[in-house]
Amino acid sequence: MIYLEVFKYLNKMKKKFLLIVPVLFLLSCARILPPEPFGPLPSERQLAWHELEYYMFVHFTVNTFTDKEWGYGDEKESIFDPLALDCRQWAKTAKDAGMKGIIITAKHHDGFCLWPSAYTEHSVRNSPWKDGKGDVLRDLRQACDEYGLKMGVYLSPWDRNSSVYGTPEYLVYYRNQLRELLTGYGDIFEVWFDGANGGDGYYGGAREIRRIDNRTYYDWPNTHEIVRELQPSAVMFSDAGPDVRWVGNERGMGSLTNWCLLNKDEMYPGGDFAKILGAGHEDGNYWVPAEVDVSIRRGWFYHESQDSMVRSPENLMELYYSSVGRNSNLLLNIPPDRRGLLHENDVNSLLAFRELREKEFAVELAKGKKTSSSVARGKEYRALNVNDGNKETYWSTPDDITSGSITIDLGSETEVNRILLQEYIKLGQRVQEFRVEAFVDGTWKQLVEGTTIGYKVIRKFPAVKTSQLRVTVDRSKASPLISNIELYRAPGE
Ligand code: FUL
Repeated sequence: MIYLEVFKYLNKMKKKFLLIVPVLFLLSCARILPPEPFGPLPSERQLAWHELEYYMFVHFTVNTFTDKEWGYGDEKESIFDPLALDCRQWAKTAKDAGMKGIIITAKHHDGFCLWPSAYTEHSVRNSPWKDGKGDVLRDLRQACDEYGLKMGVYLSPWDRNSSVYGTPEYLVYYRNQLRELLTGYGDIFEVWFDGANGGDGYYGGAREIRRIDNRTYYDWPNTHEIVRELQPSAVMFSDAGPDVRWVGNERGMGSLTNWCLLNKDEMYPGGDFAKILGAGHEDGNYWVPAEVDVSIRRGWFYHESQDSMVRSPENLMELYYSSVGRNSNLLLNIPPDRRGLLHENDVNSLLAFRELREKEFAVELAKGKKTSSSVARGKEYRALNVNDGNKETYWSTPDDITSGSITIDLGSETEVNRILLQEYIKLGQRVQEFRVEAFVDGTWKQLVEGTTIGYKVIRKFPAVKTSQLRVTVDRSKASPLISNIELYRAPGE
């Protein structure tokens, strides 16, 4: 009797089994869906901008010859005479330094134009340089093309030379100049809208104070449209975006907590937002990442008295950690001198910084090493995606899980003191809290405690000898997407 029951049971199970097998087979074939995008996303132009990371700022105008930082607007065109001006030297230096582009002050607050604008007499056209036939923008374009660099322009909204500054007519003038820059000099990758406005100026001889309302005067949305129309791939920078935001200081300090998000509708260039700009808005409704602008010298323009105060390669390395290492791009200013050349001290420091950087990140230790994770979304989102050298693959968790850890097995005891982490930002910035630990003497030892990651974070920690390293995302707005983890043993310490 009992045999009959067992037989019936097995027979029933066989039928079930016959059903289960194809279901399991189908399940294993079903592709696990990728995570849904979360929150504001970067545009194509912003994604391309993120990858530039490090580029040169060039401050050059009549101030170079008057030893000032802000020209009043009454400087004679005759003082602009850089006898050895060579944009190829700037571009070569930028290239050799590992930079990806150059942004030039086509017009600073003094109103002097480095290109022969058809809308003013106050330009290189009336200077002795190349008998008035020169055009710094044209030379720079050629040099950038020769060295494979991108080119950007700074067009100061505040113009202390223009007689119509402060009236609606000035907007017509400003936009005409912008059109000249965006149509005459090839592809522009970034347009820099400065927020400064000190009030007083020459203003065509009026020599008075002119106050404008930063909120309304410039009618920014209509100026932005010109850039979108003429250079759709260019990003626009200002205190409040629309594409890239100021980091809130000129000391080279990115914020450790740095959201690429901003409620930019509440903001405008020249407003009092410095405190907010470092961290951005965790719940911001636009993607507006931070750019760190900082000078290699105390001033933005060249002053002979500062020749001995050029930042050292070690100092530049620190700047790199506090900018690129904190989810920001680094726009490093190198001001040409009165000859029109980047000064030897600046060039030497820049090139030595490149060497230092190369030594710092010489050997990547995580690449191809065995990885595992506490949880994974599925086959296509496994931990091995974080060190496969492919920025399009990433580790992720199921939708309802917003924390988890990845362990990298280094195979043998290895010294490590730097970690680089990247989120897959195409689907939004998510991570709110993370931790890095090493397995030492049988326990997990904490090396780094962090908040945001975003496009990229590089963190230092005292050298540790370990065979296993663990990255834990403790808090994330949605399933975390980690696309890259790199480990290094930087020299020293
Ligand atoms: C500031 C300007 O006033 C400085 O002269 C410089 O151009 C700096 C990058 O931005 O707002």
